[in-house]
Amino acid sequence: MAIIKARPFDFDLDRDHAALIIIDMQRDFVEPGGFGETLGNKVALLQAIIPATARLLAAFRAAGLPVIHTRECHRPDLSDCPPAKRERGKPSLRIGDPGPMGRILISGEPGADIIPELYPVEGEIVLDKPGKGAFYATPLGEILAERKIRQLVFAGVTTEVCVQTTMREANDRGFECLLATDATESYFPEFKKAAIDMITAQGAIVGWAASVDQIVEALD
Ligand code: TIU
Repeated sequence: MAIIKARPFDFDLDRDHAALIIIDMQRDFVEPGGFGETLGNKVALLQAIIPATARLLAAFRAAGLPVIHTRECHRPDLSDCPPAKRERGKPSLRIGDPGPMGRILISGEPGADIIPELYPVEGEIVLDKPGKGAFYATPLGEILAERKIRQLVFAGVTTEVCVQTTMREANDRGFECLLATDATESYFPEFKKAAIDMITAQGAIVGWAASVDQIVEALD
């Protein structure tokens, strides 16, 4: 066990049963012309976390711990995209429409891929997910059970949407969840703060939160 100084209290990292899960660090959310921008967001805000996320990823790789990358995207025929999701609001482009990085949020298109700075290496798990949560309609639960993973360290975007949804799904399934606070970001800074507060309140009702430095130190 390695102790990580975390909110609201120390997190005992069990290296034999822990994995890093990086949520949706895709060009579609981080670069201009993708899904995030079509929804009216300033995507540059998210780019600030790339260096800290890369440090966290490097530390997990160096420690030989499992790494999971997720990508929110849909099949080219949109059969896994509910109309309620595609038709929501007034985006400048809808899921499946052609954009500057290929069709918006479609599997196999350049925009749906993970940004080069955090690109998966051989042996890492890459999971495509149609929902905000990474457990919904994916084999994530089975993959974690097979590998006897019981703790998940979370990074990625956006804090209050796909990261928090997946943390809540994981928490309900009995995983201990730790959020890396400077390796996650929202298009709305006040939502990031509120999400971290909600997660850690009431004695870690959803999970813990710690900085990348605190996590990396424990992995050394
Ligand atoms: N819009 C937004 O904040 N997020 C998403 O649509 N997906 C993820 O968080 N990955």
